[in-house]
Parts: sequence; C-alpha cells; structure tokens
Amino acid sequence: MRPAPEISIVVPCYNERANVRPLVAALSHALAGRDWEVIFVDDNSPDGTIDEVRALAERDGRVRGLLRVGRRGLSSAVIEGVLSSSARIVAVMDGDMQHDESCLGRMIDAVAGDGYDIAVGSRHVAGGDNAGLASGWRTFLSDSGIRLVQMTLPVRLGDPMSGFFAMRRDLFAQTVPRLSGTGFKILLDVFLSAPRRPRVLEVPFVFRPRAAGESKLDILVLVQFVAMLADKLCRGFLPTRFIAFSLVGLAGILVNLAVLEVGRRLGADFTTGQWLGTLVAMVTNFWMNNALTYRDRRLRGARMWLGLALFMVICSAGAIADVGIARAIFSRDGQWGLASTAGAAIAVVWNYAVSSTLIWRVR
Ligand SMILES: Nc1nc2c(ncn2[C@@H]2O[C@H](COP(=O)(O)OP(=O)(O)O)[C@@H](O)[C@H]2O)c(=O)[nH]1
Ligand SMILES: [Mg+2]
Repeated sequence: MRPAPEISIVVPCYNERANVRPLVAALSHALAGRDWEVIFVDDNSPDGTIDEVRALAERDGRVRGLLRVGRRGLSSAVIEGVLSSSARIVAVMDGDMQHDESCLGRMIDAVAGDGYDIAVGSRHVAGGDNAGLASGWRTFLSDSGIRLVQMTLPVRLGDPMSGFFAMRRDLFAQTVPRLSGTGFKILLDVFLSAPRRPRVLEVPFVFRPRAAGESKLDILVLVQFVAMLADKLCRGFLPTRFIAFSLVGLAGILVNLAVLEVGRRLGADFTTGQWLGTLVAMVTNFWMNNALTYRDRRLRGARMWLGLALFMVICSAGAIADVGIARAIFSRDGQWGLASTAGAAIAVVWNYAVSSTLIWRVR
C-alpha cells in the first residue's frame, strides 16, 4: 500500500504544454526529500497540455492530471484540483514558471508546523518583486486592484491577489461551500469566504517573466473580478452571474445612447435612432455576456448565432414587459423615475433568468 502524499501542488493550466516538463523538474529539485505530488488541472487546452502531463505521469507517480472538458476558469480549476487531493497540505501555483518554487518549502513548513493557516507567496512585501508583470499598464491595474481589495479584506495582506499559496486542505474544504468560484482570484475568494480570520504568513518572492506561452488574463477578467467583489459585498445574496449580467446591461444602455447620438448627428429621427441603438445594444450585450458573464460556457460557431437570435427574442419580450409595467405603475403613481426603474428591474431579472436557462443552460 502507498499512502497519499503529504503535499499536493495544484497547478491550473491552459496552453502550458511547454512549461509542464520544466515545472516538474523544478518541483523535484525544490521539494527534494518531501512527500509530494503535483496535480495539473487542464481545461482541455488546444495545445495538448494534458498529453504532456500524461506522458510524464506514466513514468512518475507524483504527477497527476485532471482534465476538464467544456469548461474554462482559473478559480474553478483550482477548486477542483484541491478537491481531488487527499493530502494534508495543498499549495497552488501557476503553470508558467512565474512563481518561484524555491519558496514552497518555507510556505509548506509554515502551514504544516508553524501554526499558520495560509502561507502566501507575495510579490509586494520587502524582498519581493513584480518585475515579471508584462507592462506598465498591467502593473498599474494590478496595483490599483490590490489597493481596492485591501479595503475589503479581514486580514492585512500585501499581495491578496497572489495565485501562489499553501494552506491546510481541511480549511480549504470548510471554505469551499462559500466560495464564489468565478474569476481568477481564488486566494482572495478564500479570504473573503473563510469561516474565521485565517493566520497568514507572507513569503516574498520575485515574480519571474513567463517561461513560454502567453498570458490568458485580459480586460474581461477584470470585469469578472469586479463582479466577484460585488458578490462578496452583497454577502452572496445576488449571484455573481446576475451582477455581471446587470453590469453588461448598464454597458448596453451606454451603447444604445451612443448609437442614438450618432444617428441624431447623421440626421436620423428619434424612432429610427432608438431602434438602431436597441439592436446594436442587443448584439453587443449578447457578445459581452457570452464572453464574460457566461465565459465558462461560451457559445461558438452555429450555437452562438442561434443563441444571439434567441437572446434578441428574449430581450424583446423583456422590453415589452418593461414598458408595460412602467406604464402600469406610471398610470397609478405618476412617478416617472419609479415607474421606469421598476420596469427596467423586472426586465433585467426576466432577461437574466430566461437567457441563463435557455441560452447558456446554467443549471
Ligand atoms: N485550468 C485553467 N487554467 C487557467 C485558465 N486561465 C489561466 N489559467 C492558468 O492560470 C495560470 C495563470 O494564468 P496567466 O495567464 O499566466 O496569468 P498572468 O500570470 O496573470 O498573466 C497559468 O498557469 C494559466 O495557464 C483557465 O481558464 N483554466
Ligand atoms: Mg502567468
């Protein structure tokens, strides 16, 4: 019989084929003398990352692969990787060699024996460095995000957005039911969902440039992040998807107004402009929801066009309900603002509920 290892390193990966072998070699070196395994969680990467993992696993029992098909998402990949582990300690790190594996030993010791609940590899405490961030713009986004987040956190933390940490698996298991699970900031999610204030050790490290491949994080991920924060601030009362859907709806109003304005300048009358604006807003809203709100279930090809058609039908019904309800309230109370807001609110809930179940088929 061979017992489960003491440590599982969970590595979310998407198109990281070229980095798998170097990472396993680096872990072997850094964790020499310890009882560990590595779990690569791959969302069916087109570059065949999982084949590389399986090839290594055939010869090395410390290497495991968890393949997810038809799904995307960094946080959910990490959660499922951790849930597949039976080790006492779990650590999470990126699969692109940006996280310094030589810090793992200290992080593991901190949670295994030194009384800490979580050890965070931090890019922002003295001795750490974020030279590996791709550009000045990325650095700016990252710094502003961190400042925003620090205000909401129950613990003092230099780098709450880190994707590099170690913790006791039992504490993670207690946290799972409350995790939002969307987006890419799993550590932050853990902090905001933990049953009690965790004892945290920060371990500084130098964030290295990517070894191979390219970053998957884009501006849409940032919007998803704002939605997750809003979800946490609402204490889970509103689902993250609904918040994202509503943010997209607000963006749609701006698109509608912009098109209306262009139409006006080109000499179109109000009705034509408003029709055009509504149509364009429906298409852009569909696109944004497909890319963002339902990013993990994104429709492509023929199913996407079908989804767009259905979305336009659903939103039109929503718009009819919106006007109907607004007129009913208006005729009773005579208040423009109240009537219009109530109509819009009901339309958003309708659009969200129906498109979630019929188009993106969220269970
Ligand atoms: N399983 C899985 N892994 C992902 C996904 N998106 C990103 N990753 C992995 O998460 C880690 C961090 O992503 P990366 O693109 O390097 O983010 P950056 O370092 O902030 O640019 C890398 O190992 C990625 O391969 C995803 O949708 N699914
Ligand atoms: Mg990276």
